[in-house]
Amino acid sequence: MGGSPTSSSLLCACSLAFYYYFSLMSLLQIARAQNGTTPASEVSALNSVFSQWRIPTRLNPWNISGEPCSGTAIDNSTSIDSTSYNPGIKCSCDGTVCHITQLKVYALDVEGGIPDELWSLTSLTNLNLGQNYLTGRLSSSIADLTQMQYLSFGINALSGEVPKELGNLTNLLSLSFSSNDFSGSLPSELGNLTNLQQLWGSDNGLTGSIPEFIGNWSKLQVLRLQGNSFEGQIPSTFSNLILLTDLVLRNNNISGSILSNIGDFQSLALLFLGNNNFNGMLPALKSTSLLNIDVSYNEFSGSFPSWINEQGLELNLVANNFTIESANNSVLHSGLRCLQRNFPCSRNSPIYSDFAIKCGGPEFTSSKIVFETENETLGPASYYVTSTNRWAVSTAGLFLDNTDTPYVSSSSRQFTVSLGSQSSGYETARISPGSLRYYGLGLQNGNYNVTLHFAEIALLDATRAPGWRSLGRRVFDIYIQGNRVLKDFDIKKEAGGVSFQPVQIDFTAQVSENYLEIHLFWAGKGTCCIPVLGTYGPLISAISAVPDFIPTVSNNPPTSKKSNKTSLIVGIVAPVGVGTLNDGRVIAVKQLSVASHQGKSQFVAEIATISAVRQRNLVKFGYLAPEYAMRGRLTEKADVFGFGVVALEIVSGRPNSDSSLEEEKIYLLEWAWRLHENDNEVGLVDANLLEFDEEEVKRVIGVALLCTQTSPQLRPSMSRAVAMLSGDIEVSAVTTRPGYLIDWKFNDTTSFMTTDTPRSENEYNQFSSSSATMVGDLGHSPINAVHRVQEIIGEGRSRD
Ligand SMILES: *[C@@H]1O[C@H](CO)[C@@H](O)[C@H](O)[C@H]1NC(C)=O
Ligand SMILES: *[C@@H]1O[C@H](CO)[C@@H](O)[C@H](O)[C@H]1NC(C)=O
Ligand SMILES: *[C@@H]1O[C@H](CO)[C@@H](O)[C@H](O)[C@H]1NC(C)=O
Ligand SMILES: *[C@@H]1O[C@H](CO)[C@@H](O)[C@H](O)[C@H]1NC(C)=O
Ligand SMILES: *[C@@H]1O[C@H](CO)[C@@H](O)[C@H](O)[C@H]1NC(C)=O
Ligand SMILES: *[C@@H]1O[C@H](CO)[C@@H](O)[C@H](O)[C@H]1NC(C)=O
Ligand SMILES: *[C@@H]1O[C@H](CO)[C@@H](O)[C@H](O)[C@H]1NC(C)=O
Ligand SMILES: CC(=O)N[C@H]1CO[C@H](CO)[C@@H](O)[C@@H]1O
Repeated sequence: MGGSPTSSSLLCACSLAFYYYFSLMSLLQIARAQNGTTPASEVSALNSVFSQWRIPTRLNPWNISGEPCSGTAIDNSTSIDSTSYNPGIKCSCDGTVCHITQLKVYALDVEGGIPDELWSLTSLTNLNLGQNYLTGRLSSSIADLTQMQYLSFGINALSGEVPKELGNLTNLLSLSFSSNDFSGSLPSELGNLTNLQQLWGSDNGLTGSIPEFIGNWSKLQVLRLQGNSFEGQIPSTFSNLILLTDLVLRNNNISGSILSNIGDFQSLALLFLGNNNFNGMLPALKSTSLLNIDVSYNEFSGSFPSWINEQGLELNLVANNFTIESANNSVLHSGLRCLQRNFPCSRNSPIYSDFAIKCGGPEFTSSKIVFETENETLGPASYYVTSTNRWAVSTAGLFLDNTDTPYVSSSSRQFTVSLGSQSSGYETARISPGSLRYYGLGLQNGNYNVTLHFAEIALLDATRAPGWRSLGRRVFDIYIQGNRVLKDFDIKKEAGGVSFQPVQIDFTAQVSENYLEIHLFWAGKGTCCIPVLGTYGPLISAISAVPDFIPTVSNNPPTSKKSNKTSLIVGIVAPVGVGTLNDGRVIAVKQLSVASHQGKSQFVAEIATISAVRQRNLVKFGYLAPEYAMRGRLTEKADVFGFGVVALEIVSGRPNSDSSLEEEKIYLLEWAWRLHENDNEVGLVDANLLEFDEEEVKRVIGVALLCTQTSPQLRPSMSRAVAMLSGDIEVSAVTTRPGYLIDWKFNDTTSFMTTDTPRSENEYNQFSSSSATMVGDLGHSPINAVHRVQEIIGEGRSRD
């Protein structure tokens, strides 16, 4: 046995540790004085509620037989939002009398109705009953809780109408009842809630129109009503809501046009209107803070406003009726033409009879099927159409809990079972926190055999992670051609409860209008945060569709007119003297040369691979985006930064920092910026390079400078960078210098510091092991806590 501890001796040590821990805790509790006495009526109401909910008394962190307002309940160092304090109460005492002011019973799987005694706790200002299985109606006695500021019933099974008595709670700042079964329209009494800052009412069965009185909520910042059945137009009073930051109305049946003054909403950051019947043109103006926009699946029309080309924009425009002028000539939008209502590309003149996609990963071949690379940088609202117009992908949805979650998942694990017969394609997968759609385009009409390949690679199973970490459930729905073919699909369950086990599902789909749509949709079910925040929503590894008939079309893409351009760019970089480069650059140049022989999407993939390699293996200062170097915040935009640096290195034939050079040249980015300012980009070009096109060089340097901006938001997306490189769209003017770590570190903690909240590693380790479905929390103010609790709710129910 050697000297290593056996599992049973470990167990022993653990129990001892627990024993001492709890002994210490009870000593502390006894030592803590109480600050007053709670009225007997409140004590008995509290205890009665808990006993009716059958919450084991051992979970009660207060003295159930004596004074509840003692210990943690009056200890200012523990907030009601603390994960480890659940269930929890907080009291307010004046020295003689205490009242229960805050109550949390969160994610404890409590079943049944809400006991009437609860409504006698009239001093409550904060009540969080989120994520249980509460049933029945909300009592009109809720009117008695007039002190209430933060009220959450999110993720339960409450039903009936939203009680008009909620309108009596005029101190409310935050109200949440998302993911319940409320029906009917919002009662007009809610118009009295003039202090309201947040309303979360997504994923219910609410009907009627968005009420006019909503204009009374002039302090409203967050309005989320997605996944209901609201209809009618947005009322004009809405224009009062100029403090809105998040407006999410996805998946309703709302019609009419967007408010014309939406450009006045200076704080608006998130506008999600997808899956409704909105029409008219997109607004001419929008605030600069508005960077996440989903208007997919509506009836919008007309030409695009000029802000559409703004940098850092997440924008999903698919399935509308926009006029896409050829004059605009952008790769981003030329493909969009194929994704408008009626899917007009190759309509009635099909060219393809199959397609196969490696979702979220690089191309590979299996059983003679070439699964094409789908390695785009997709985000909260984005789409991508292949240059061959053979297939496309579209996403809508935000990982709001964890904005760093990439829209791909990958695992270093080697799969023994392969996708098809050869190498495995399961190491990577595309994920989405909401709607993920794949389209086959230009298809000959007829029946197709569609195969969807899945393997759970983010959730763990019991053999790999005993305890709560194995309890994650990923649940989503699958629609093909608009019909739901699988509800509550759970990859791991389908694989017999194991992760890393491929699951293949076959369908027959009828193509009658030359396109095929596969829609994976998260309806808010399953767990959100196990083993880490943001682990939910559709995940898919690969898709193939083959005809169930003898095709009569060529199945080849039309010859491309654009491929030369990309080669040209690569052409100037490929000849750079390899001998003078360090190892990393040899890889880069080799891959670029290889890419020059292939199509554009290969080029994108290669560039992405190179920058990813940079991030993971060549972790050196110089390639790292400032936000990553300083705070370990790895985003797609950090990749873009790395790409920018590599591009400059390739053009200049030198590393990003070289202390043997003159002082002004030591740091490549600094030098490039100086040359750019002096309109002398050509001065950067590697002296070994005899022949080059000056315009191309300027273009590459311009793109590189954009990619290396300090603020991630100012950096273009990878697809945009490639479009600029290939000359499909103009290179935007670079007006601010790039971010180089040297001076950034000391005196330039600008832009991005203000746009995202720093998060520590530990935040992700704060899940308590006592409850599997618990959401980590950061001890935020209550309003943020409610926010976080509810943000995990995605699309709400689908209307498809
Ligand atoms: C609980 O309250 C009872 C009655 O006030 C008291 O006798 C008992 O010591 C208390 N227990 C703790 C753990 O504080
Ligand atoms: C209880 O009393 C302590 C010391 O007097 C005070 O710091 C604390 O704020 C009080 N707590 C409450 C909830 O009143
Ligand atoms: C609730 O507000 C209404 C007016 O909107 C009032 O008539 C009613 O008495 C209030 N109920 C309670 C319990 O305060
Ligand atoms: C709320 O809005 C309605 C309709 O817009 C208006 O008639 C009413 O006076 C407003 N109520 C308050 C309390 O502002
Ligand atoms: C949506 O609203 C339109 C009117 O704008 C109506 O014709 C249609 O039936 C509604 N659809 C659903 C599913 O309620
Ligand atoms: C799209 O707009 C055009 C006119 O701009 C109109 O003729 C056509 O019917 C519209 N298509 C749909 C599907 O609404
Ligand atoms: C593209 O695929 C490669 C795997 O070959 C992966 O390493 C890389 O991170 C992917 N790029 C993006 C942008 O996801
Ligand atoms: C975004 C953009 O540049 N849109 C332009 C597309 O072309 C039309 C007509 O040429 C212009 O009116 C748009 O402004």
